Amino acid sequence: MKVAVVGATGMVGEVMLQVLAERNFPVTELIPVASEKSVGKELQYKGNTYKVVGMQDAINMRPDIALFSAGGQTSLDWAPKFAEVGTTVIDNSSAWRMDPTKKLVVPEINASILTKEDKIIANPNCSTIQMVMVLAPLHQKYKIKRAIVSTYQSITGTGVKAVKQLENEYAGIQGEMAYKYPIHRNAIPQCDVFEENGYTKEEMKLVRETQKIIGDKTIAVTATAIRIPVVGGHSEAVNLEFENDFSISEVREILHHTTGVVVQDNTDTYTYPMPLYAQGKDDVFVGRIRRDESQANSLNMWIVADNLRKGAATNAIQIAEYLVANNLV
Ligand code: 2RA
Repeated sequence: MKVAVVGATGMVGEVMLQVLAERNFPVTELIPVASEKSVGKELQYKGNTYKVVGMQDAINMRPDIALFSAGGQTSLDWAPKFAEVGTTVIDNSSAWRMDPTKKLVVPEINASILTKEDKIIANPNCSTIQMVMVLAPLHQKYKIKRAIVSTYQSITGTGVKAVKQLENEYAGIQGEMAYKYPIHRNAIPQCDVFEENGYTKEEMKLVRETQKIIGDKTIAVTATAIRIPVVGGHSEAVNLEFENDFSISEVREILHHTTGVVVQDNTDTYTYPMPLYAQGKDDVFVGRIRRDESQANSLNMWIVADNLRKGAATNAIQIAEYLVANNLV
C-alpha cells in the first residue's frame, strides 16, 4: 500500500507513523506530507529516511490511502483532490464528520457501513471515540435514553503549543499561550470555541458524533468538556440512563467481552483507569462502574483513553486495516 500521512510532522501525524510501524501495516511506500515550510524535512520510518513532500507532489504520487491530521481547512481544501486521483482519505479533522455523505467510523462499532465508494472517511473526535466504544455495546443491550458526560482532557489534544505552555509554566517562564489562561494548577472549562447555544464545539461533537456513530438520534447527550494539565489521555465521567434495567455484574461482563475495551474496576484494590497509565496504549479503559442511586435504570462510570492513539491515530489506522482486509481499497 502506498500510504500518505498528511500532517506527518504534527503530534498526531507522528503517532500515526509510530502506530503504522507497530501494527506492521502493509506500507510499500510512505509519503510524509506537510505544509510548505516543512517540505524537505527528513523523517524516520522503520529504519528508513523519508523526505517530507508538499500536497500536490503527494497527489501526483497517487497514494492508495491518505491519513490526514492537518486541520479542518486543509482537509476541506485537499482531501477531495486526493480522492479525485483515487486515493482513499481517512481524515482526523472535524471537517467531514457531520457531512451526511461521509461515513464517521469507529471500526469496532460501524466499520461494516464502509464501501469501495467511500473515498473520504471521517475519523471521529478523540473524546467521542473513547465514549462510544463503551456506550455502543451497552446501548445494544439496554438502549440508552440519555448520557451526561464531563470530560477531563489532556493538553495534547490542543497540540505542541499547549504542551510547551505547560512546560514553560512549570519553569516559571512566560512563553506563547495556547490557552487564554494558565493551565498549570488550573482547569479550563473550555475546549475549542463556543457555539451560539453556549456549548463549546468539543461538547457538541460529543452530542452529534455519538448519535451518528451509534446510528440513533434518540440518544440524548449533554456534555461539559474541561482542559486539565495532564498529557496521557482524556478522562470522562459518564452517567447513563437506560430504557431497561441492568445488573452491574452484567454490565461489567458485556464490557469485558467488548473488543478494545478493558475493565479496570475494583475498589477493594484501588483499581480504576487513569491517564498516566493509559498513555501509549490503544485500549479504552473503563471503571468506577456503579449504579446511580438517584435515578432508576442509571449508572455512572469513568472512561480513560490515550487521545492521540485510540482517540486519533490508531482508530484511523484500524479503519485503513478494515479497508485492506475487506478489499475496499
Ligand atoms: C481536543 N478533541 O482535545 C480535541 C481535538 N484533538 O482539543
